[in-house]
Amino acid sequence: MATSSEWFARARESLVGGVNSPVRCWRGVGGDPLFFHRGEGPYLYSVEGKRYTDYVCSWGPLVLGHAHPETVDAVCRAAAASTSFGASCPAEVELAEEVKKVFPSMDLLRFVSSGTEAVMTAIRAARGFTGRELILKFEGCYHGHSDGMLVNAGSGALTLGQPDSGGVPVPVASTTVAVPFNDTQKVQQAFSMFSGRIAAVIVEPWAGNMGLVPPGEGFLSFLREFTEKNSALLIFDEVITGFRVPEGGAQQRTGIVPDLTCLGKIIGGGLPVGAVGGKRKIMEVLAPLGPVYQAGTLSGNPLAMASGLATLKVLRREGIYALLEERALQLSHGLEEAAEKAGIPFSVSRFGSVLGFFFSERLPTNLSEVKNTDGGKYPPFFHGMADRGQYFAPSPFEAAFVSLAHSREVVEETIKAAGEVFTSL
Ligand code: HOZ
Repeated sequence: MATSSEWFARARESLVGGVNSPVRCWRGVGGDPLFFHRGEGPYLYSVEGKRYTDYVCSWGPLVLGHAHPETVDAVCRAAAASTSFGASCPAEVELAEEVKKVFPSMDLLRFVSSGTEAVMTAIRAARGFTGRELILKFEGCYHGHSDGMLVNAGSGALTLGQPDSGGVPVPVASTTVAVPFNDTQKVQQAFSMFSGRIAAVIVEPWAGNMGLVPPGEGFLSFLREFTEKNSALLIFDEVITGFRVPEGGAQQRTGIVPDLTCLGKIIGGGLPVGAVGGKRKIMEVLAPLGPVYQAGTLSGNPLAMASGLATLKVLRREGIYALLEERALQLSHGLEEAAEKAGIPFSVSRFGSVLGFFFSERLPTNLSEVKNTDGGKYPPFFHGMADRGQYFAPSPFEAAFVSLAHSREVVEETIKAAGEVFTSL
């Protein structure tokens, strides 16, 4: 088989930049990206046949690891009964019911095909419901690539130095107000500057696209009370955090109930699924019940629903989250200790089995603090780990994910490799 570099050269002839999603071109770390042809459990196999322990896990969806037998079986059975109906099917009802069991804030849901679409739908619903136009978001948070959300965006937009994307009309960008994460004063100022015009505040409760930045004490409850007081909606983007802790997501962990929630990733078990859900009276503005239009040929796709159902079924088993948490803690403590031994300032944030790494003594609280960490150390860390068969995100602004397939021994190997890499930095 050709090498990854050969595949990348060939890819550049027919795919823009050789990729279908910009972070994958490795501009954040340099070098040619790896091409993978197979995944199994905690491992990915490159086209060269080298094995990597995978801490990207498809950017979150693969909480059970690669090719989990129950997911594979469910998808195969669904595929044999047709890959798409373009009509209603029982699996979409069943998946909606499963999601509602762990997200009681959702009276009604709408399935879409990605987190981006979920956010687009949530925002349109919020505008339709409130009759207001502006959306307040936080710098460095990433809510997919719809026009209005590419203002001060995180993830790939940040990695490529394009937090404010070209191609977004100024009038559209100006419907977004961006303020620093964890800054309650700036939120208050924005609401008084745009009095009566802000439809919703959208937030990743644990900001997972500038590394993983936790909310400060009282930040989320402030947002809940303040939006309510100002008749604006609160939207939680739980595309990353959803189903990463036993009770569902950040809203159950914190007890703060948003008006709308966006989900993606895990609910599709690796197939393209997103969902938006929330209070009945808000969700009912969507067509066919209300005047806000939204649709999708592949929404509620039977393969994606089957994959999501199989994944959630495994997650409901006793002890699963305790295992995930234990493994994530092992990795987080192990990396911190290894860095300390090597005298490298390094801190790890964690939400369930999602982790964020920062080359700094203490965790940052917003985007400008993230930018002030020693991000220059990330590329040599990334490559040193990859040389040792450990695959992390090819950008310092992305989170790391631990799956059920990552055993104690697998994580031990990773920590040992990290010890060598930190020493070499
Ligand atoms: N925006 C994704 C990470 N937060 C990257 C998607 C991808 O490249 O697959």
